[in-house]
Amino acid sequence: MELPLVEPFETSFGVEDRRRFLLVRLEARDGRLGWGECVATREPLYSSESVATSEWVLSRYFLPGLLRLPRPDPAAFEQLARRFRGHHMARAAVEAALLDLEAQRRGRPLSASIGGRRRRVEVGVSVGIQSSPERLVRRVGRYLDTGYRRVKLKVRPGWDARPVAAVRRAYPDLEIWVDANQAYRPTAAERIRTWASRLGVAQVEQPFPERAIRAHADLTRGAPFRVCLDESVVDRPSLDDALAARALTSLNVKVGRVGGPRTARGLARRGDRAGVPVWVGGMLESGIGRALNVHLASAPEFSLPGDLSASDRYYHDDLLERPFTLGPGSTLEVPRGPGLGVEISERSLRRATRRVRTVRP
Ligand code: OSB
Ligand code: MG
Repeated sequence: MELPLVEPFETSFGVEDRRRFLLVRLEARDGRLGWGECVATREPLYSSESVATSEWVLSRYFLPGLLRLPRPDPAAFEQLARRFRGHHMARAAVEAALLDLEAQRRGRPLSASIGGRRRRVEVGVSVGIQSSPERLVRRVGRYLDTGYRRVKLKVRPGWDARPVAAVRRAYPDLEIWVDANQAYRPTAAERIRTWASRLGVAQVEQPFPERAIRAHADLTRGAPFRVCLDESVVDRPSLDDALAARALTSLNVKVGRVGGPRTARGLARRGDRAGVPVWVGGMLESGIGRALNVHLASAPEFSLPGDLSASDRYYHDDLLERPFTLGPGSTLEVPRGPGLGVEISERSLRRATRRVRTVRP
């Protein structure tokens, strides 16, 4: 698939102006369709996965394996997929499509399968690096006018204290989070602590490399802001170890990064039980991936606003007949229909499709 973003999204690892991604469409014998979005990006910049590695592992292992299962349900697929190392985003897309099918058969919304209860979920907006602090302030201002109540500013060395200070000056009471996507060396910890404290930043996400658990633990100690892990937590053991090391005071859960909605919920429960606030992260999903994220966020363990914005923050056309819109109190509505509960627009889908590959039993 290829979808042009409403505006380019710049992070410490690169700029994206059109998103390339895979969709998994499972066709059941009864004719029902289950959908899963694979959040791997064109280039392996956020993590080691990419569209090409996902396509390869899906067509070579995950999908043929799924088609050989006597009962192809989410639990059986999880068993099968666990044999293979990594490739979490590819695996998550299949599990998502299976959950969609299963929930449709039960005539229940997907949220019910993963313990969701809420009718609306609280959301914020993630704001990319801009060409100047003034432009950033204007961008944030427009999001606040739209109704978002917390912003997450992308930062990196050279784009941190100054732009964040400009936003703070313009909005003295705003809830500000920052996310560095691993861009700092551990030696930058004291400087980060200084500006983040002075500017009243509520949360600093993944400042250091994925494996730098001790650096995150050092920053966490005595910090007046939460330290959030994203890339460092990819499964249950990595979360358990990070918790034991006290390397986080907030947890970003992304379905793709951890290998599926079921694991995502398990990690959220684990974080919540350990007293760490948990929230649903985003990967600039189309409406299909975002619908799943919204169902996940309706589970009770998620206590901070997710990176799940309205459709028009990402795409002019996000593949749905009825786009997600921002509701009262900076919320999105959890779809109530069976499965994902969204109607996919055939026309938009056709327009965004670059290539189709079919795997048969
Ligand atoms: O680190 O949270 C991140 C987008 C792409 C890759 C990584 C991240 C992000 C975001 C966007 O912050 C969140 C969203 O989808 O709204
Ligand atoms: Mg992040």
